[in-house]
Amino acid sequence: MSVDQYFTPENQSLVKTYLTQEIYDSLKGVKTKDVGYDVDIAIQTCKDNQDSGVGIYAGDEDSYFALAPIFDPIIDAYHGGYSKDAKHKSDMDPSHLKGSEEKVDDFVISTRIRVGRNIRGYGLSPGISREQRSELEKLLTNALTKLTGDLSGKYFPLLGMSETDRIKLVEDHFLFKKGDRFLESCGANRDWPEGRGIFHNDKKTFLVWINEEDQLRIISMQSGGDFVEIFDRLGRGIKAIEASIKATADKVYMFNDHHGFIHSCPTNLGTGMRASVHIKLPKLSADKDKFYKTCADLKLQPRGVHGEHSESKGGIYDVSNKHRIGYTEVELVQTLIDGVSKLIALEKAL
Ligand code: ADP
Ligand code: DAR
Repeated sequence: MSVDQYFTPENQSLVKTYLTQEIYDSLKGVKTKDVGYDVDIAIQTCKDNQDSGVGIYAGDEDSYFALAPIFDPIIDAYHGGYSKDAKHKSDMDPSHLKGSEEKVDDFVISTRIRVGRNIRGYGLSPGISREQRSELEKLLTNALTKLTGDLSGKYFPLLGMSETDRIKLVEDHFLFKKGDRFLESCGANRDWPEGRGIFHNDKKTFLVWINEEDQLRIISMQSGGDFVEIFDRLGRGIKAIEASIKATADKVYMFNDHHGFIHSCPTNLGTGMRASVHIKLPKLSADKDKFYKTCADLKLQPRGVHGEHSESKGGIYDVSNKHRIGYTEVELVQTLIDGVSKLIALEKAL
């Protein structure tokens, strides 16, 4: 089968760039160990969505090994250079962060730092079975009940949540929407909304998404730009959840020293960390192409006010680090802090 048949001439995805006929043929008949995933299922999202930027998801932890010939070049290209023998590095120490030279609170409305995590022994969202997803929801929500102090909170399953409550949580930027067409194609939306939900503390500054694009999205967020406080809360939350799933279910996060923390999308490997600000840059963003180029030069990625594939509003953008692997968590947050300072200086100059 010719691999070219899957892509239109307009398709500019990393899959189209790196899935040569030779690699495609070498992967025919290869099935992954945990969920029996193969290259055709992995790139279904790209076949269905010719405007994909990346175009591939993993169905289980083994996908990154069994389908390495296509994942490796895509990981290297997306994360700005990450060779097959590179080692993941980590630094979650908030004291290593250097503050911004600018008064960020005049421009930064809110700051959110998130990581994804997945539990070894279960399929990833695109490949997990209905039974496993429900079992995982029970395991994770039980582990979350053990959290204490400012991490303690309550779990709200999507199944049975009133539409009014759901819409309010989404509009207030706390809850995820149903997976987009890219996630639909890779199977991450199967059985929606069963097994999905949100855990959060009273102040909604520490939140955990269950079984969205990844099995866990661990989030720390608040108004303003206190990066250190938000980063510190996130680090404590990641550790507390890891300890609780070990104590209550003898489970660990999917991790290896090359890919770092395993995620369903290769764009989230390594730290899985996206540190973002909602920032008001009406003048700088007036020329959208120039603004996007300025962000790219600062290793930042602009998104709309409701996240990926959404629109900005009144010159307010979600601006975050683009890369996730090959850098420590401190380096990624520092990239955002330094980039925000630069964007504010440019906005003020206008
Ligand atoms: P993710 O960050 O988990 O990849 P999205 O880009 O879809 O997912 O964003 C998820 C939600 O988080 C969206 O509602 C988005 O508005 C919200 N969000 C992201 N960054 C911020 C921020 N700095 N302040 C407030 N909400 C934010
Ligand atoms: N739209 C898909 C997703 C890429 C990264 N975003 C994620 N994982 N939510 C693409 O292939 O462009």
